Amino acid sequence: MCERSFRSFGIAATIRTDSHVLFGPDELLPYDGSAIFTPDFLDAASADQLFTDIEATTPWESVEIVVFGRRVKEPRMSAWVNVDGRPYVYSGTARHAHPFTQTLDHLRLLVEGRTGHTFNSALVNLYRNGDDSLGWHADDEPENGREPIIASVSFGAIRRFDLRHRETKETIKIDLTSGSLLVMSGATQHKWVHQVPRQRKVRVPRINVTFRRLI
Ligand SMILES: O=C(O)CCC(=O)C(=O)O
Ligand SMILES: [Mn+2]
Repeated sequence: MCERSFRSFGIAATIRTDSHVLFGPDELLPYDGSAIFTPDFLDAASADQLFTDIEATTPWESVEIVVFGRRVKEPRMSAWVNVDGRPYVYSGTARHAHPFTQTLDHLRLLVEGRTGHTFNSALVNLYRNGDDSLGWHADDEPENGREPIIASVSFGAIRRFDLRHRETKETIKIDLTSGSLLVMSGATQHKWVHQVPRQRKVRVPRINVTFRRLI
């Protein structure tokens, strides 16, 4: 039994929360939501190709947001993509929508096929190196719906992803590998916050695409 969970987990060596293997091979959260990790969603060659294509074809923007009343630049590049041209509003910023490129549309179909859910938007992030990061937050904007399903695909550098429960403060840490898929759903955005911390030793870029469904 133990051996089965271990093998189906696939990336046991990079998971630092061994006890959570008990809750299911791919389920990272012990309670109050779901975060299902699929490390082998894409093979290495496809992930490399998608990285190159998304990096070249995305209209990257460096965005200013308001934090505690001050305007600061986000420590990463990003682009908001939506099928209907709808903007996305967060942290005092309204993101202009870009259309899906052929590659992002292809990726969207793959994610929809795997998850059984449909998505009409994506936030595409480029972490140029380990100095780039994303602070603690939840994707709990009203336009994501009450219990949003957020499907996140990673390419390039392996970066850490942390989930922290808002009340118990329990923290789950995982390495998001190239070609992996992480699907957060249920109460996750209400009960947990997540971050991609700075990792100074990382010198290569990472791209992350989070598919969402604006309502
Ligand atoms: O880069 C990641 O893995 C997370 C991205 C994320 O949380 C977001 O775009 O809201
Ligand atoms: Mn997020």
